[in-house]
Formats: sequence, structure tokens, C-alpha cells
Amino acid sequence: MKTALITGISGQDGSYLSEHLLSLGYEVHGMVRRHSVAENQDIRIRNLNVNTHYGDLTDVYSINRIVGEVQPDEIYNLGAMSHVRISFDMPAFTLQTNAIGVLNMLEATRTLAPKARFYQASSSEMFGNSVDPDGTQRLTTPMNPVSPYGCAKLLGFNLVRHYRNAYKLHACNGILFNHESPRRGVNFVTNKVVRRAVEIYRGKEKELVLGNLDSVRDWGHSKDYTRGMHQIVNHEIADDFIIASGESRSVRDLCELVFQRLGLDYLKFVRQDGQFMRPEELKYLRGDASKIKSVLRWSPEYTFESMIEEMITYWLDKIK
Ligand code: F7E
Repeated sequence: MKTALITGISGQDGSYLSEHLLSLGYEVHGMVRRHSVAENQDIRIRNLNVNTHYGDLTDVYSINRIVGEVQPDEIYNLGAMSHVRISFDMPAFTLQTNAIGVLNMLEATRTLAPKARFYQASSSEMFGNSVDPDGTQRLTTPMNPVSPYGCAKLLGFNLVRHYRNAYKLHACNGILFNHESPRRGVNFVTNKVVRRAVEIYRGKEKELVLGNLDSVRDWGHSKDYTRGMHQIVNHEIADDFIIASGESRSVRDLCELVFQRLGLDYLKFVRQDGQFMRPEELKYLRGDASKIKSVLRWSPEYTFESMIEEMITYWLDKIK
């Protein structure tokens, strides 16, 4: 039986990854932060047979204790301050968690569990506004991040490559493009749009206030992408991979689809407000996942439409 340690286990990806690893017979451990509302701490993993440990990516003592005690075969570093817009409000905290936190995890691995395989949740936000001439971001596309979040993730990405080369750790990066599900936080755009559209449909709300409607994203499903994380870690060679759908849509396209599915015209309900705009915006994403498809035979089960349908069904069920 293999043992896995997941930082960020209580998040969307942590919960899907835990379910996947449990289904494969893993013993799953996760690091959770103390939350003032105890009920919110483990809302996504409450019914899973996982072992949780209090800790924080910025608290080296806690990390060392957990890595030393658990002695994991695989470490998935998914913990982060994951909201790009909020990273402009909290830049230092974002760098401490998303960059120095990676360093802390790599050092704990190097010194206390050097045989463990290490996965780092890297992000398409690292590309910033770089795009290849064919309208795609790939592993060779220059990385020019445009947010504190992206800058921090890029340092984490480079640290993983450095520890792989310098100390021969089996450390890998998954560069994941946006990935969603009914478990996505409601302040990310997909779940914000779907939930509010359902509230409007049910007559409980009147409008949806958004930021930039023209930014374009490459959206896939967290369940597909977390399965890819496990494949990346279990590849015999420690390497970096992109996971993406290869399709891009604007926030406006998303609104149109969701409202249309509910028989509504989004133009009547959506309003733009500066509070949801970013000081610098990443305008366009479309990822090339050909390497993980050919080398690891990864492929997604969800389409964009089936994912949105699952999210709409979830909220229709929840909001009566
Ligand atoms: O924004 C626009 C916003 O917050 C998507 C994280 O998982 O993916 C995620 O980062 C787009 C942006 O995700 C609102 O300006 C418009 O262009 O859902 P989001 P994100 O910033 O792309 C990457 C890969 C990560 O690694 C991150 O951790 O939607 N947008 N109006 C809005 N976004 C939000 N949140 N709220 C709005 O009202």
C-alpha cells in the first residue's frame, strides 16, 4: 500500500485527488490549516477516509513534523493562496505561501523523505500574456507572469526543476490550466456565474456582477486533471507536463451558455464592476496538452459542456 501526503487536501483538487488515490488503495494523509469556522475546514473531505494533520506551508516546523512522521511515497503540493485577484491585495502572503512554501516542502522532502516523489501544482498563470503565434501556450512558451500569484508560482516551478537537477529528487511540475467542478470556490468565475444564474432562475437574485467579460480561459474538469497529477508522479522519469483542454472561451461565452441553458438572456442580468477587475489581466489561455496525451496516455472524460451541465445540476439541486 502506498502512502500519499497532500497539502491543500481540503480544496477542490485535494478532495478529487484523495478520492482517486483512495480508489487505488492508497493511504492518504493531508495537511490542513486551522480555520476559525471549524465546520468549513474539511467540508469537501468530510466523508473520506483520510488522515489530516494541522500545518501550514509557511510553518517549517509543522511541515517537517508531518513529512517526517508520514514518510510518504508521494507528496502532492497543492496548497496555495489560489485566487489570482486576491493575490494583488495580499502579495507578500501569496509569495510566502506559493513560493517559499514550495521551498519549505522541497527542503522537507530532501532532508526527511528523499525517496518520495514530489508533485508541484504549477499554473498556466505563469505564462502571463505570452502566446505562441498559433495561439497556444506550450512548455517552450516564455513565462512572463502578470500577477503576484503567477510570479510566486513561477518561482515554485523553477525551484522544483532546480531540486530535481541538483539533488536528484523525483520532483515534477504539472502546469494546469483552469479546472473547475461543483466543488470550485464560488469566487472563481465559473462557479460564481453558475450559482448566480441558478439563483436568478429561481427568482432569488436579480443580477450578476462581474469583472472582465472578454478574458479568455481554457477550462477543464478538476476530476480529470487530478487523475493526470497521479499519472505524472507515477511516470518513471521526473518531468514537467501541461494539462489543458486545448479549447478556449471567453467569460462572455461562459455566461451565454449558462444563462441559455436556463432559458435566460445573460445580457439582461450581467453587469460589469471595477471591483472584480485586476490591475493587470492575463487575457488569453489555450494550452497544448499533447505531451501528457502521448507520453502518459492521459485524456479527459469531461467536455466543457458536460462539466457546466454537472455544475448547473448541482446548483439546481441545492437552490430550490
Ligand atoms: O478568473 C475573469 C477574470 O478567478 C477567470 C485559479 O485556479 O486558474 C485560476 O485563475 C477569468 C479572469 O480564475 C470575474 O478576470 C471576470 O480573467 O476564475 P478565475 P483565474 O484567475 O484564471 C489558474 C490556472 C490558477 O492557477 C488559479 O489558481 O474570469 N473574471 N469577472 C472574473 N473572475 C472572478 N474570479 N470573478 C469575477 O467576478
